[in-house]
Amino acid sequence: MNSVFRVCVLSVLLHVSGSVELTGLFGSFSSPGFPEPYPDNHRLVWNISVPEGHRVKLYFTHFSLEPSQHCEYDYLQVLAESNETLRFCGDGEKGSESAPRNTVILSARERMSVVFNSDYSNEGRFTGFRAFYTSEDINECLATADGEDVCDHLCHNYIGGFYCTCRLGFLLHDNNASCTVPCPSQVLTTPSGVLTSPGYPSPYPPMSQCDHTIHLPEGHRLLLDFPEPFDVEGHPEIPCPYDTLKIWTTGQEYGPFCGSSAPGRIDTGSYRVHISFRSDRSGKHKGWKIKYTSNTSD
Ligand SMILES: *[C@@H]1O[C@H](CO)[C@@H](O)[C@H](O)[C@H]1NC(C)=O
Ligand SMILES: *[C@@H]1O[C@H](CO)[C@@H](O)[C@H](O)[C@H]1NC(C)=O
Ligand SMILES: *[C@@H]1O[C@H](CO)[C@@H](O)[C@H](O)[C@H]1NC(C)=O
Ligand SMILES: [Ca+2]
Ligand SMILES: [Ca+2]
Repeated sequence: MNSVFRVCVLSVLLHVSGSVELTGLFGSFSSPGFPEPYPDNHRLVWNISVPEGHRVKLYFTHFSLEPSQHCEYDYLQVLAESNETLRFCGDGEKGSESAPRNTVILSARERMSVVFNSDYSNEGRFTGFRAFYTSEDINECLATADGEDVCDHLCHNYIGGFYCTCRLGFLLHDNNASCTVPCPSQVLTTPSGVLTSPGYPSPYPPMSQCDHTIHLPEGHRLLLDFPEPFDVEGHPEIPCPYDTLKIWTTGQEYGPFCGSSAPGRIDTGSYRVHISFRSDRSGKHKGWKIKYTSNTSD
C-alpha cells in the first residue's frame, strides 16, 4: 500500500500526531498498538482516496474507545467530503450509542478522512478500533445537481463514470448532458411571414442557438407582432438571465425579451431585422412566435 507515515512530537506534553495516505481500492487500518490498548495523546489522520467516480465505504470490525459525553475525550472522527462530520466513541458491544457498531459510512465523493484522537488517559485500557474500507462506483444517474437530473434524456452509469444520450431527433450538446435540436439560420425574404422558436408551441429545447434575419428590399419597413402564447424563461428581478430573445436593426436594439407576456408590436422602421434566441440548460417553456408584415415607406 502506498502509504506514508509521519510522526512528529509536537510539544513537551508528548502529543504524537501523524497522517497516512491510503490510495488502494480497498484496505484496512487500526488504532496504534491494536489489539493492545491505544496510547495516550495521539492524533492520527488517515486520508483515503479512491479513483475518480468512486466513493469510499468504511466500516469497523472492532470498536472500543473510552466513552465520554459528545465524545470529547477519545474519539474517532470521519470527514466524508461535503457530508456532515461524524464523531464516534464508546464500545458498541457494551451498547454505547455513540459507537459506530454496524454502520457503513459512505463518502459523497472520492475522499474520506478518518481522525483518531486520544487524550491524556486511557484508564479503562480500551483497545481501539479496526477499520476496513472499499471503493464503490458512484451511480451518477441517481444523483441530481441543483435539483436537475445529470442528463437531459437518458443516463448510463458505468464503473468509474457515466454518460448521457438523447432520444431520436435530438443531439447531445457539447456539455455532454443537454439534448438539443439544431436551429438552422433562416434568411426570410418574403414581404410577410412567421418565425418561431424551435418546436413552437411545444417547449423549446435547452441550449438553443438560433440566429435569423428578415431581409426585404430597401424601402420596406418591417412590423413585428408577437401572438400568444409568449413564454420564455425569465426572472422576476433580473432581466432575462436564462433564456433570451433579442431583435435588432442597424442602429436600434429591442429586448432582451423573456417572461410570459408578449411584447407589443414593434415598428422597426427598417427593411432588415436580426433575431437571435438563446436558451440555457434548464426549463420547459413554450417559446415565441413572430408574425411580420411590411409596408413600403416613402
Ligand atoms: C488529510 O485530509 C485533511 C482533511 O481533508 C487535510 O486537511 C490534510 O492536509 C490531509 N493530509 C495529507 C497528508 O494529505
Ligand atoms: C454522504 O453522502 C452520500 C451521498 O450524498 C450518502 O449516500 C451517504 O450516506 C453520506 N454519508 C454520511 C456518513 O453521511
Ligand atoms: C465531453 O466528453 C468528451 C469526450 O468524452 C470530453 O473530451 C469533453 O471534455 C467533455 N466535455 C465536457 C464539457 O464535459
Ligand atoms: Ca458511475
Ligand atoms: Ca431555460
